[in-house]
Amino acid sequence: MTTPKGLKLVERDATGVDTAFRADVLDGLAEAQKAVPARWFYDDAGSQLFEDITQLPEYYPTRAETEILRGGAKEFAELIGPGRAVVEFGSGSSVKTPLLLSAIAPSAYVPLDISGDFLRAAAADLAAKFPGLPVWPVEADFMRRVELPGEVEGLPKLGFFPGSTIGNMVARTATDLLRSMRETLGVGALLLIGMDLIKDEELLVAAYDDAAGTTAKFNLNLLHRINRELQADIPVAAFKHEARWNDTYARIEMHLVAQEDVSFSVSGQRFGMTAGESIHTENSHKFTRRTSNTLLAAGGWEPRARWTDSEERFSLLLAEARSPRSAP
Ligand code: AVI
Repeated sequence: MTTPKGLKLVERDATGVDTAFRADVLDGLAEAQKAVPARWFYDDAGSQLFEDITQLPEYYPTRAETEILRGGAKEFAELIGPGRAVVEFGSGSSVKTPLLLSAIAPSAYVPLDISGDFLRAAAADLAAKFPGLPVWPVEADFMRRVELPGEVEGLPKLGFFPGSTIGNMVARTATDLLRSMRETLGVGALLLIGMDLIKDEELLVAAYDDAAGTTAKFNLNLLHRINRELQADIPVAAFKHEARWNDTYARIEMHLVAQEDVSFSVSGQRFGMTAGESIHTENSHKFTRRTSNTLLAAGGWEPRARWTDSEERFSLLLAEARSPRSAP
């Protein structure tokens, strides 16, 4: 078994504060519509809560995508072929990643994630399941081009970005990410990417506001994280989780709504909110076949194949990094 090896790239100041986290929170809270980027949900507690969300009866995306991965094994093997280094953007799920790896016989697995402890645990778990497969975890912010381990340099690549995480970005950021992925993986690489589909509003809102309150905990954990890591005193109990459908942008939005007037400080800066005002914490865009193809093309990826689950709730797309000259 190859020992997983991490590469630490997150920047911290002398007191151990993640400087990018602090900048995003301070900038976001200073906006007229307060907002914090969704990527900061995923500390260890947030990553665990997200795992819990994937098991909820209302949260269909994980089950739907897993169904596609189970059913598509033969076609993945044909279209992707063996011997690729699978580069997963995110530390991987214990169910989905093994399904893909078993289907295509890869020659290495490189999980990329910003949450280091979770990454190392997921990588060790995977290495135990696939004893002959070299696993090279990289702790990195994959929104930018990532330097892959030298060990996979000469190998053909398959990017894997399941879960419709691309939907958590606005179009411009999603396009930037797809371009970064293309730079990370190189021309000729393949990308297997999940994109959730537009459906009935009631089903969508329920998936992001479950009866057990797990998504509410996930959303509120962001405030706990800010309090813990950024010397803040946000009165978390004064905030309520809310999921809204935004039809203009075809997305679910998550907000933390102040239930009363509040004031608090974060890293020495004071902020105030009136009752009803919200912090916008997440967008989860939903797609059609055409909008997903257009997004991929904008990021430099040529759509090659597409699968949906039996209820057409979720899609998985295979795309190829085209050469810069191939567009007319
Ligand atoms: C990670 N991402 C694709 C999830 C989603 O569905 O947008 C995050 C999530 N937020 C609330 N529930 C799940």
